[in-house]
Amino acid sequence: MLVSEDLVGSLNDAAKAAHDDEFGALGRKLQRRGVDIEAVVARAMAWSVAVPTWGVGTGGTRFARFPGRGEPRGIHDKLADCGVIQQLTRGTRTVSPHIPWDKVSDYNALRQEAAQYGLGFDAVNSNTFQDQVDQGLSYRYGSLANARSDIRAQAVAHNIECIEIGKALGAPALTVWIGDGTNFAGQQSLGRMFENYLSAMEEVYAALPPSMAMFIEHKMYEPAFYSTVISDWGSSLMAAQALGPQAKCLVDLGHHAPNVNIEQIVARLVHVGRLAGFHFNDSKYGDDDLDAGSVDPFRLFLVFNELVEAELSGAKGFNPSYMIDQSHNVTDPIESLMGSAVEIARAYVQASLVDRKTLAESQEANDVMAAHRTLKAGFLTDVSPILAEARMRQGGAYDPIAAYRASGYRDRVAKERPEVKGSSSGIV
Ligand code: LRH
Ligand code: MN
Repeated sequence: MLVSEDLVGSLNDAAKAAHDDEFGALGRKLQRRGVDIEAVVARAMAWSVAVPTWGVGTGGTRFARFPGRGEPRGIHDKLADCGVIQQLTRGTRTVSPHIPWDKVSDYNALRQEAAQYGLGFDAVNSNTFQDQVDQGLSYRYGSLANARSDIRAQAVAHNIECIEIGKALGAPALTVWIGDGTNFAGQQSLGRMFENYLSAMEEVYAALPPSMAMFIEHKMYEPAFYSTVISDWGSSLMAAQALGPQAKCLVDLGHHAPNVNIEQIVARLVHVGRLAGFHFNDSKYGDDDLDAGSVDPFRLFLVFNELVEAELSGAKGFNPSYMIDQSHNVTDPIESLMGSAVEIARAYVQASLVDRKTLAESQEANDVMAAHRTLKAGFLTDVSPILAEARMRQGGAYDPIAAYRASGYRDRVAKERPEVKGSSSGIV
């Protein structure tokens, strides 16, 4: 274990009396609503969200990145940090890798290394939005949608390599996000760029084994600022339907204009059985990659309301991947990721408490206020005792961030890992 189990145990013991009192009170409250708290704890224990390997290093913007203490040097340090997050939250059993940032020579060994921390792998992310030192052709003017077929071919080859890596890691999918687009009207044909993208993705799709899906991630803008090839869920869905049944649409919460009704996009993708999953984060303006639930927890709850509705109604092909995608510019990434994992689990449990029978009846009756209040009652329920109980029953921490701070893990790795001086720029 990366953090002393005795320490976690003693901190949990210290919190036990207060926790048991609050857990008991919530149990009685839910019982009055006809809800068995044990059934909800079981759902919370089964819940898990994937951690992005690139999220455990300090993030940055185009202006600057201010490295913290004990920055992970590579995938091996990143897996250890993800191991701490899983040990204390018991709700982040998988990690989502990014290639080539996490490239190694032996992926079977990497799979075993992750397993020793109780970790598996979720979707593998390809990267044709940066040029690598050993790369022949530049992606400056795009990758899978580039006007030049040789550059598209290079990007196809990279994605097929990621599929092979995914097979070795036992990953359920390849995530393809491309920054391709234009900064000037006329710079490229908007129609031809999409056609180029589709023909290139057909080659990638053809390389998928039956066990892997393809997740298409849309984004409104950035790094392109006039047009983006896969800019919205409509373009993503058109591409997925053109490619085949293994292609689905990934929703990164930060990839929409402010105030876009993302929960309705989720409902639409559920309707057609093409919801790949999520990159959870929060934002106020653009793709801010802030901690999930830190700006608009009600919106996160509303997204989960659609997900729980789909799950409980047995929606066709409903099997989304839940992943975090954040950039931690001013906090300890491990603390932010643990905090976000808890807030995402919170939204899932709150949405699980919604009285769906009463909600449907109120909607049938067009009793607007009753419907809204029934939905909101889930959000207004403080489910913290259920989340803590679910963590502790699995050996996790009553308060993951407090336990992490008490463990001195950051001080320890700061001694082992060389200090990163100066500030570079960019997301990682
Ligand atoms: C693009 C994105 C994508 C990742 C990258 C790190 O903004 O959300 O999912 O590849 O961030
Ligand atoms: Mn993303």
